[in-house]
Amino acid sequence: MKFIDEAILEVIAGHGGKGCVSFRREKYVPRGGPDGGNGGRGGHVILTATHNMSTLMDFRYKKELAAEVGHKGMGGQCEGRCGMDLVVPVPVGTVVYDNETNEIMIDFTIDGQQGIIAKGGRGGKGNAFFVTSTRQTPRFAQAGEEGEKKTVRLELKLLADVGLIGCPNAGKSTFLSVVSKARPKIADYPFTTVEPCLGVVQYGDCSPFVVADLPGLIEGAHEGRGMGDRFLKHAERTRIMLHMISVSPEEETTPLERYAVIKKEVASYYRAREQAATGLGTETTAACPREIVVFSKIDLIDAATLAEFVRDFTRTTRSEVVPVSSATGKNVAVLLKMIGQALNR
Ligand SMILES: Nc1nc2c(ncn2[C@@H]2O[C@H](COP(=O)(O)OP(=O)(O)OP(=O)(O)O)[C@@H](O)[C@H]2O)c(=O)[nH]1
Ligand SMILES: [Mg+2]
Repeated sequence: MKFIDEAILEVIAGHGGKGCVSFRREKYVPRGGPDGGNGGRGGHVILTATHNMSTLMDFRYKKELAAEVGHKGMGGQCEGRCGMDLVVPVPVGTVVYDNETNEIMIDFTIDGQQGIIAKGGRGGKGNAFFVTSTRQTPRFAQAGEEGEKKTVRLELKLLADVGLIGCPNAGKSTFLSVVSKARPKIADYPFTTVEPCLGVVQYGDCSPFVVADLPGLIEGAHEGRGMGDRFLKHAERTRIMLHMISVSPEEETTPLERYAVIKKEVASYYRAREQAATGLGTETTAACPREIVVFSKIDLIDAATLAEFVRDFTRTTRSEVVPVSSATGKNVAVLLKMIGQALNR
């Protein structure tokens, strides 16, 4: 099943109903006067957040959301009925953008949150409204206003607790397949993972947490190289970025060099997000999540080489690194415990 995390929709709110031109005509009431009622408001298009949906799959074929038009006003000063609002559920975590301006319209973060994305047009005034002392028989009424019409983009950020990042072939998908029931595609060529995959990890007495396996990053990803860096948006709302670095002898650069490449790409991504947010005057995005660095595939090298890599890494970066092997399971439990504790804190 393809994971759909973006949808572009045309939203059309209802046109306001026409105002009515009418005159009171009754026996024994000569010159009853204008009594045309106002038209009803057009329906709004409203989105509502729900925990019962987890993808934007529903919008794969539903490309247009249109609300009902307002009803016409009637004689006897009767106001037309409002068009029915169209209320459409979206998963919690959906962010709605105006597709033309790229401005954030609504950020759905809680269950039940609602927001109008297109306002229904106002109903036209009926002729009764236009009566003045000098114009006692207006023979006109307003047409209703048009409903708002726009193109919106929905983006769903996976609500994972942990995002797996790193170079292609680092062993990210393999790790997810070992610690959860998820079965992502695994292969010994780069860019095996082309879209995010989620897995739920249940370890010991820690509360279960969700891990997102993301496509690999390469130098220049922020300029669109490889799979690009747009997948980092899924890591944005995670609480931990698990940065995986393969120590396989097949690698052509040192673990430290590969670490630096990814750090640079992540930094570029956050800088671009920040600039976009400031440019629009919206609130800046959340800070980069906490990072846990992992050396993977340690079964492929000897203990002395590994010790050297770890020493170089910790000395230079002054951060901790956890050496693991998904093949033998070495240190996998230690790492999960560490993640569980970091999330519970
Ligand atoms: N020996 C050994 N091989 C591993 C280990 N983890 C992963 N591999 C192998 O490394 C290759 C790449 O693994 P993937 O899990 O697909 O790597 P990835 O990081 O998801 O790669 P992309 O999706 O392309 O970014 C596969 O051939 C795996 O079998 C490990 O701990 N030990
Ligand atoms: Mg993969």
